Amino acid sequence: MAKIIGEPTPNLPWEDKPAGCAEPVWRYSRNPIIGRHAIPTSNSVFNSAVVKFGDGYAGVFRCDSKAVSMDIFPGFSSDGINWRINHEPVTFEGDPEITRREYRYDPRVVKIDDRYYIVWCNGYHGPTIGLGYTDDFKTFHQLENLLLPYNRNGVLFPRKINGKYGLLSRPSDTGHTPFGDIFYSESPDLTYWGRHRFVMGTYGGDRSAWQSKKVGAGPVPIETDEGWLLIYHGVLNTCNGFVYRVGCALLDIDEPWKVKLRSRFYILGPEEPYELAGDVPNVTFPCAALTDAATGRIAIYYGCADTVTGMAFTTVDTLIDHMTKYPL
Ligand code: BMA
Repeated sequence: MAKIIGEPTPNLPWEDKPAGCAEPVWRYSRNPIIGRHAIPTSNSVFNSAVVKFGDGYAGVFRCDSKAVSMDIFPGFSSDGINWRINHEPVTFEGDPEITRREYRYDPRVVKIDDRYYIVWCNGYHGPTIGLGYTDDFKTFHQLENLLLPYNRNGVLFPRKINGKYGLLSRPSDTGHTPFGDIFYSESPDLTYWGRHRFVMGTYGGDRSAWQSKKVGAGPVPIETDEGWLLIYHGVLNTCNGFVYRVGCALLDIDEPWKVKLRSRFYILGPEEPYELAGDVPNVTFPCAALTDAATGRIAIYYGCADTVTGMAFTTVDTLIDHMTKYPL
């Protein structure tokens, strides 16, 4: 039995696997949990991140407006399912050169020590990785962009590794990037990043075609006694455009650029109407996971068709068994 290393979360949002379900990940029965018009100005609410906060949960939500401009908004929940999203986006304090907003999307949130760090795709002469922090989800401070343009899907590890902060990212281009591999970088201070290491890339041929075009990190990696459990997205290019599915991998605990296990089969993909149809059809895009170390349960939050937000469940053992049974 693999163990999640972390805190117990007795109030983790959860549903048992439905009888007869053979899949490693199962959807919340009342998906989507957040609709596209969750706030008065929103066109869509998706690709969003949540964490435990106080007695409940807080999050940073990607809401594209009815002007279809992309920004991130704070939100709060007592149960992780029903969310109140602020009607105004996050405003950051900091150096005006850096806080000047072009666009912000696809946030990830991680608690490191006692502080909540937000990482997102930040427009700065092209997409790069923005970084900010908050202690209360009311006041937000922005730090230096983590990397040069062009980069997306930045995700911080929840603790220092060998005394350094760890980051996964995916170098990209100015457009809808037709390539994408995951790299690891480390930093002593969250400002200066280096020792960039290749973690994993696309998989050619048809052995695992769902991840043949690009891959990118999803939620904050989950620490287990067998390694870092990484949930990620993989993309297939079809005659009808990109299809985004979800997979998982197990990374070495001290050298996270070393992949110990990786799934050949996707663990979640567009199947339900709200995943198949929306502003961008055929997208399941995970950006957050809550865990309960006492039971090994995992609740995944994912964007559906770039329009609404869904939730799905699994356990650490289920994913590790799945990767072991169907390795890449
Ligand atoms: C990626 C990002 C995501 C989006 C996905 C599918 O490049 O822009 O925000 O969910 O495309 O459109």
